[in-house]
Amino acid sequence: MNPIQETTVPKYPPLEDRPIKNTICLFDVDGTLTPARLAVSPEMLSALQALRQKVAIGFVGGSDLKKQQEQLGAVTGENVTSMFDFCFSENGLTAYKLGAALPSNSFIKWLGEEQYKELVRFMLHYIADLDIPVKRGTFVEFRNGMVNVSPIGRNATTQERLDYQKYDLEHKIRETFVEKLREKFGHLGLTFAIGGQISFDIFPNGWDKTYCLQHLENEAKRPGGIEYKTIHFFGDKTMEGGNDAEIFSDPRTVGHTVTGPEDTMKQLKELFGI
Ligand code: M1P
Repeated sequence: MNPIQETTVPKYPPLEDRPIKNTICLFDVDGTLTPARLAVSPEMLSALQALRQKVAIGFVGGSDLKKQQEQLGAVTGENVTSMFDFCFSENGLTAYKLGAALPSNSFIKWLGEEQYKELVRFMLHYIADLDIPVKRGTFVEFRNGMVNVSPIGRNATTQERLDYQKYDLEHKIRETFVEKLREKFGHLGLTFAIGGQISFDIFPNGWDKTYCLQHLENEAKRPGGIEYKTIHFFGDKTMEGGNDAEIFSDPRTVGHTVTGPEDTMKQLKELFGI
């Protein structure tokens, strides 16, 4: 029988009564709890249920909650905010504790309309003046936690993406663009990150996965709140430049590199005997 069905809606001790009370395990999602962009396995859910009997558990992912619900809620259809004690979507800009929302944040809240308008005005002028072989649509994508900017536009087809990526590498289109932006807007405390094929992301400095740690620190400040003295973090992209690198090497966490979900379960077994 599916081990998940046997234990539908398992009961967990309240956070203050967990056997290892001051410890929390935080997990990256893609490549750590699930195969990249795919659904969680029933085995992983069983392991997390067993772990949650002992310590607090949470996930921290760069995607939004909807995406994490699709991946982590795929087996049981359960609401992901009740499957973990802490849910940190978009690195913690959207956060839940025991199903209840914690204070949220957004790029526009942080930057303000006036500065954003100045930034977007400059970028759209810059893109308009760019002489590149192909331009499509959606040059600036406004997201909750960041702005994504693409000289070719996000409507590019797969082939157009591949062609652009090659062209960009040769002609340093994004690199030059980002240099200009750093010169002009560097004082705003923004990170300009070239990650994918056709675009780059702009977000406030420090809005990587370490952002979520402030929610745990706030827990300790609440009357009767728990101080998480040991914060285990498990992630697969912990190498320099990877999106788990900052939280992995943060002095507030104990970092664990995993090679995939199977390895995560293996390490949990070794560490917690589950
Ligand atoms: O995960 C890396 C990047 O993936 C996409 O980039 P692109 O469309 O350029 O391939 C975007 O989602 C981007 O935000 C992200 O950083």
